[in-house]
Amino acid sequence: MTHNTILKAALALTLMAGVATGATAQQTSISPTPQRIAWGQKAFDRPSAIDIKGIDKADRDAVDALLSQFAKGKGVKVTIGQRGDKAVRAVADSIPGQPQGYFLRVRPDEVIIAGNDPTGTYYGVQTFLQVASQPEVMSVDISDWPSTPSRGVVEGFYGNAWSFDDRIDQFAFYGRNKLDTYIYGPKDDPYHRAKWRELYPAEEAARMKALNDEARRHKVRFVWGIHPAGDHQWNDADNEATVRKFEQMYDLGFRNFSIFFDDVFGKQADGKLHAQYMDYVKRNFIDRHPDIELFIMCPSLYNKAWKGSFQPSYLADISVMDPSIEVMWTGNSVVDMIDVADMEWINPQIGRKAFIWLNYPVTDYCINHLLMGPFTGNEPEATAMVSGFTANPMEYAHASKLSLFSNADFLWNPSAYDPQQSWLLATERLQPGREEAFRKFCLYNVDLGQNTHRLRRFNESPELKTLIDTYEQPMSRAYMPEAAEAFAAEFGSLRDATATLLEASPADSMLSEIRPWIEAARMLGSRGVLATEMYTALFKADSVAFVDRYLDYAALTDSASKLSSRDFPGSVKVAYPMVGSLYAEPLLRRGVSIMVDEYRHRFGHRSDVFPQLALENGSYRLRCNGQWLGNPEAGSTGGRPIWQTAEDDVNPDRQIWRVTYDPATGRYSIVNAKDGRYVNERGAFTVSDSSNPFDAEWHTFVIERTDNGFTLRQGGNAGKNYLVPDSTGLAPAETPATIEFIQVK
Ligand code: LOG
Repeated sequence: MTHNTILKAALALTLMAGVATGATAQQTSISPTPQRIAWGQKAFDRPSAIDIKGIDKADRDAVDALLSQFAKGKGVKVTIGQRGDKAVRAVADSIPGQPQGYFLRVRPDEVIIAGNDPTGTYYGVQTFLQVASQPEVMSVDISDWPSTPSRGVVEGFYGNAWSFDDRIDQFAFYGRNKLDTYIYGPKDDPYHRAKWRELYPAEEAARMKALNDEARRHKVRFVWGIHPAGDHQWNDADNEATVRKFEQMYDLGFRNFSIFFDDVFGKQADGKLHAQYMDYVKRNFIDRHPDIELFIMCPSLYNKAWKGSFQPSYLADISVMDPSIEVMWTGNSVVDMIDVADMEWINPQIGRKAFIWLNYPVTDYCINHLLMGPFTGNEPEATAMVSGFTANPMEYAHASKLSLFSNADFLWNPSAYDPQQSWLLATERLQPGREEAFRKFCLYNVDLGQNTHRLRRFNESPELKTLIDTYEQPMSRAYMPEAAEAFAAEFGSLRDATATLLEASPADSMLSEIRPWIEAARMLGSRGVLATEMYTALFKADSVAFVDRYLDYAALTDSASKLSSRDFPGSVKVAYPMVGSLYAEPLLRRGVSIMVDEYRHRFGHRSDVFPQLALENGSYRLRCNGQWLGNPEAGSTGGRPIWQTAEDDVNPDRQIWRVTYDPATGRYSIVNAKDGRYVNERGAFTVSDSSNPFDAEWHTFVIERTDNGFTLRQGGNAGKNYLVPDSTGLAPAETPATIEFIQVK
């Protein structure tokens, strides 16, 4: 349909409706945003039954989707069909010609859903279901198609893979949101990577088949993938093993395939061998099955930043592969949003449009965080330069939908995409009736914290950020009741919102999946309220109230530090939820430590309840088994502190460590007195200040007293392992070991 015809249709609708003032109350937000839409007046009340025409010819999945919501019977007349079908001949000129396109017309006397192809018909139904979700269904003409091909998800993260039920539920969600591609690459499925040569045993195979069948029902292409790159021998036996495995999957019904070579280096990352192998599989498997659609490779060099770590010819070597093979790409770096410049760089080198693997909202490299903020940062124009665009999600399948919803919206119609609007709508669709509470929670789960991939999001808890900017400085100088009130209101609303979510969580898959984060957020809200009460008590010189609130605050802080996620048999990773880590948590740590200091100076009442530092700030020599911890390579980059039998007489500073308490985290940093390098979470020195600058969330330790010394334990993002002396120096371990700290006068 041309722009002109849709305008005419819009005009007709408006005329039909009279002037459309005040008639828009029931217009519903449709996501993904349609390409062309013209609303009219009310058409009819939401029907319970529909009188459906065209059912024999129309796409089965589309009809099923329709009948899953409406009974068949006397009611609104709904005509459904595909270009060429008699039923929809009258609107043939209005059906867009793009793949997956559809035309939808809702009028008082009839509804027409006409697809350009089967998927188009199915998507037309999905849009109709949204239009008809209101008590009063509005007249509308929609002409729609996707701007981006192959939109969806690559389940490609390390850690706990999604469950069978998670995936089944995802496919329905993809169908509703017009995502048509799911690439299967969970690093920890043995039959995908470690045991890639082995066929799935019968039971597993049956489950894979059930997944693929379900994906098809929602017009999702399930791209089954193998990750053989770790130990492929590049010989006939392994080539044949690949085809055998793919044939098994083909027999189960899979029609889309991929091969991954990511995260291997050295001789396994040979572009020529990869290309030959891909072409072998193309000739000996793909070409033998004309009904196979997608064949995708993820190269070893999959982002620009890694260019120097592979053979300079790697991209040229794979560019000679059969041109129908799609090549995945994560962008400028591993975790990066996609822009035109990224695409201009890669496409010519691989001789085709790259297929995007977006590493967002994946959290396998920052597992303590959830990413629940608006989906932003990808350039709309870049979508015209890709052959596909899939997002790598969090291991939390339900929570990932928040970002995937907006990703779907963005890809379908990039020029109309509004991150904030899309986020608002996503929260409403995912937690209907509780969206306000859910939004409050999400806003405290936006930033990733410092991380190896250096993606940050600074739009966390914007309301709180404004309060901090406005009040934090002045309120430390004088009592500002309005500041106390404002902070208490903000933290109180977080506390109440999360209480609502916790109450609903047993019956809601998403809320129960991320429950530990909701609990952490609730404790954060309560702690914030308590901290503002401490502030008021301090200024009113009410020492009893101050101590009471402080004890509650400290108890909650302690409980929050004990929260963990994913405690089920077979879980490969545990996370320690971090919420509000960008602004809220640091604010509370700062504020409470300042207030406690102040209290101690002014009051005596029960000052024993405040924590005594396990260790005073100062310079120490560290001793274990008669050896001293030293930094013999002082001034270099990298390396580790090591244990030395002899005392360093030449440069005593190399065996002296400045130990400093960080009130913001409640942990200590350990820095060498000679060259100022800090001990990091692995017990090593920083590699370089630019790639791994000191960050208290990673590089501070819990120090606890034992009978004859102290123990060191990681905290924050680094996890909870102890650092214990071993032959390499200090190494992470689950059980503690005692180290003496001898203060240097
Ligand atoms: C892996 C991926 C992982 C992601 C984020 C690709 C192509 N491969 O650095 O499995 O989930 O980064 O940690 C990756 O991105 N390697």
